[in-house]
Amino acid sequence: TKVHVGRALLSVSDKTGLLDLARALAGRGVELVSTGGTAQALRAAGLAVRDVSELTGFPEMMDGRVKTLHPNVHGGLLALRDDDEHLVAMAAHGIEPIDLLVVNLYPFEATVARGGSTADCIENIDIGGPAMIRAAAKNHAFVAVVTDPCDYQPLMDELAGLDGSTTLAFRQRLALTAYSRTAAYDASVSAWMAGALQQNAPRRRAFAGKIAQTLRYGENPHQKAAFYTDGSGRQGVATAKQWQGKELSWNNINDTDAAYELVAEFAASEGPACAIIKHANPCGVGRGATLAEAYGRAFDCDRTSAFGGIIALNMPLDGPTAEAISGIFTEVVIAPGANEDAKAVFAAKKNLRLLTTDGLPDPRVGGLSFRQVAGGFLVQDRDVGHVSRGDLKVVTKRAPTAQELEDLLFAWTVAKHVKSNAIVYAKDGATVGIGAGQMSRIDSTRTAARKAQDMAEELGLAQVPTIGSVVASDAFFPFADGLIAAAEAGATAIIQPGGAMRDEDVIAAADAAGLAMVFTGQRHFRH
Ligand code: 93A
Repeated sequence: TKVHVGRALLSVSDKTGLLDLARALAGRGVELVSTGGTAQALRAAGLAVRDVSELTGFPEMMDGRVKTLHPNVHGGLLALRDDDEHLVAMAAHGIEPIDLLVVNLYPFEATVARGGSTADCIENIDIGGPAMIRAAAKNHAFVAVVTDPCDYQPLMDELAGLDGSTTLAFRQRLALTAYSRTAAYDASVSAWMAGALQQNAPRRRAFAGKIAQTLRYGENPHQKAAFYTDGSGRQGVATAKQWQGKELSWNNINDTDAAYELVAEFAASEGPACAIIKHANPCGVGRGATLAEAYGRAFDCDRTSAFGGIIALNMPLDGPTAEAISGIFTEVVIAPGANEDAKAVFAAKKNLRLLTTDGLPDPRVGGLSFRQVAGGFLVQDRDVGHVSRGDLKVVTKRAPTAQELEDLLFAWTVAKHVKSNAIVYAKDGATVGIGAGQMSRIDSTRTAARKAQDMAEELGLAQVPTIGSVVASDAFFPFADGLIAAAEAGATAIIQPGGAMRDEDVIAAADAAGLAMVFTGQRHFRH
């Protein structure tokens, strides 16, 4: 099962590590065959190389669209070395065996990510590369295929340890990597086409990702885990630069994503906002005149849960905000930038991870979300639902005041990012009580109010902050009880989708309690 490498075909777009590998191969007497740019790079470094056009008897043509698509290449990769008929065919047609294929593909994902034109993206769809990779991987009984520069060193070690040969186990591992790569590559083309054609429906699409990071463990230490990127280039934890702190964990990535997607709902042009996340749910969201104030107001919603939380900001982090955040232990801070003052403040906090991106994730840009179930995946559009003032329908005798209306929309936006059943109490642009993930709506309503009460005691407030607050409910109140509980906690206005069988009872209860209530006509379940 050991196969000696006599001839290698090298065709790479990313030339990282190419010369070291090629020198090592040449040093072992391996014949090098290459396509245009790769051959040029090798020759420039003084290495002897055969042009693939000599092997095929055809020039590379059509802007390189056709360079390796030829039986002399594919026969050399696919021939079974222990099959007489294959050997006869090789001899009859002058096909030479290729024992090692080193290919990395045209940078399609990078072209999409940098906003390349349609023509640019199309030109960067590699055809010959994936064809060779799949051929070599199919024939891994005899051929080694390397698709990632990270595997160059292991390959050189393998050859060094086995006097120029590779083992079957090694080739199998490479073949697995190879098929994962071509699948992810085609999935990113599929995703790009779906986006370009505005056919971003959760059908006709292939899904795959590219491994970005092996994680230390998953949600729990006994679970293995990894982080894959989808090639969409969407701003967020996947594109973030980490300035300091330990490697991100599975839970960090999950919570950072939740925090950033939530805070991005508040455009920087509408003023500073901050979201603090624990266990994928917000434990406080605040707006303020300054970023530090927004943080302080988010923090005051639930100081207990905010310990060890994840903080997302909708503007670049500044010194005063970094100072304020430094008051307690925080796992991660993510923002669209951070100034030098802020970085200097955090430098003393070795365990805090600071992440910055070039911009906020766009809450209106579609895409898909996934959930795994036994035997399959559930796929749906991302929830990009959004309501503005004009969409709201006042259903009570009293209409909300201007301040109530503003807080209602704020609470509604937060509720979209709280696990169902979601109940959010808010006042003056900050949450004051959040009830998440309860199986009954009344429980979420009561939990949120009780947490607000706990906080009032802890902060020594004269009044529980739910008094004079507004309430958002991610789905309709099926009965009047939840609404009555909210009124008892001191809420003065409600926002909810409406559409329950007993809407009339719920509206009557609201009127009886003097509440203002608006219907959105849109639901935001999140499970
Ligand atoms: O345009 S292609 O799809 N047609 C081909 O026949 C072909 N063969 C290799 N692209 C093709 N390649 C790709 O060229 C490889 O996958 C690699 O990414 C690139 C290397 O080209 P060069 O050596 O000219 O830089």
